[in-house]
Amino acid sequence: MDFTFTEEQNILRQTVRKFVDQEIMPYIAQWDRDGKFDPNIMNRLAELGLMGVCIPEEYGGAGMDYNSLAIVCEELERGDTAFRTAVSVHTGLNSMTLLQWGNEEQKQKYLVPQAKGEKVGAFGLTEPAAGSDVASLQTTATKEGDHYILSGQKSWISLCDVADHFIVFAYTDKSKKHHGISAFIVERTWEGFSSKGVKGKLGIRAGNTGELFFDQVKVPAVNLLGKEGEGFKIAMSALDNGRFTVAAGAVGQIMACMEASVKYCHERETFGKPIGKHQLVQQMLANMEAGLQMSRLLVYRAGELKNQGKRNTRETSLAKWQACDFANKAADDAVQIHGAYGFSDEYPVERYLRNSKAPVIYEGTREIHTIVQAEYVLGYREDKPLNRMLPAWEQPKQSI
Ligand code: COS
Repeated sequence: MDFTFTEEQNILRQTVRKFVDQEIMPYIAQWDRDGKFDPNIMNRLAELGLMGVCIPEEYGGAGMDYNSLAIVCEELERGDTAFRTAVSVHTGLNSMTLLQWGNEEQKQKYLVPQAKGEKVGAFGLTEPAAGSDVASLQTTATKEGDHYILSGQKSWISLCDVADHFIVFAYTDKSKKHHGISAFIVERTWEGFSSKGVKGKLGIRAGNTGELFFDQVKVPAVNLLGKEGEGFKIAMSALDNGRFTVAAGAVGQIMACMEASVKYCHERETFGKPIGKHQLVQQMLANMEAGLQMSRLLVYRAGELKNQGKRNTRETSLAKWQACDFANKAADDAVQIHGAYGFSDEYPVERYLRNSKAPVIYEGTREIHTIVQAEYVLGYREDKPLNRMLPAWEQPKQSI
């Protein structure tokens, strides 16, 4: 595998970095303090062509490969986890799922405007009593003629108050267990739909997260994604893409921790020398570097498998688990290196530490990924080729 970046990928990285440095860094501490998500950021991401990075050009995207999407996620999370989360949800969980499972009519109606950034997509899987245990969800969809009646509630949904379209999972036949779950495309403006952002989160305070409510929402039958009963598979394949973006973002979080720590190591002196000269501080930076490089390799390997249209559930799970754990540790060490100043929002590292916790929980907890990896090693779990991997003509191109 060759992980050399193309010229276009280098330009992409520089473009996102400049955007983050100029339009996020100066304001993020205040947005985070205010718990405010700035919806204009979505417009700016759209203007920069970042809302459909690896969606083929024929569906309004930039037609780049998966590792280009990883670059965008790395650079956005270097600014703040909230903005990488927005891309994870809009592109990784929603648009890529429409590309993989949607029919032509659904792609034209929902994917094209999302890839162009004219509309925002989100993903409704988690419920108050169904997180890791997806099949315990309670939302139902009952067929009545040419539509379904959707009732239930979703929680911890990123972009809940911002998105125009949601992919929502519900039971169409509870007796079939996970084979009775189906996926639907739901529009915000439909009667019976409402959303409510939550406050008081530990981190990602500059992001919009909350609940979705479906009070007998009438969903046209043509908005069923895939077939009835394919919802669990659709959710899992969506998570293969979402988790990839989370892992890539974690790389960006480690970069941010490293940058802040190196800067502080050169500025701050103790016992008559810069703190970077103390071996215990060096150990923390060396661990950060190891975590950064290992996470990157795991992410790009998963990205390359995706580029080749190969099943990558195992590799993506490993990348997500390890990169998020490394990022969480890097943020903890970054605070430690800053000493008491690290405990104050005068420096960004306390925000990194708070932000680094959610990715260890969402899109598969540390514990779920640990079990999944052990099951692969023991031979209890095996990935079969998926008959809904992208056909050759839909494969994202290798470069712009
Ligand atoms: N792509 C497509 N299909 C997949 C898949 C994937 N990545 N992973 C699993 N499937 C299919 C399997 O092939 C299987 O199909 P059949 O029943 O037809 O044989 C089915 O889905 C069930 O898969 P599996 O047996 O692996 O399911 P488990 O009950 O063992 O659950 C875990 C697996 C625990 C790994 C899963 O429930 C999980 O990932 N939970 C965490 C959910 C999560 O991340 N929630 C947070 C969401 S934040 S948006």
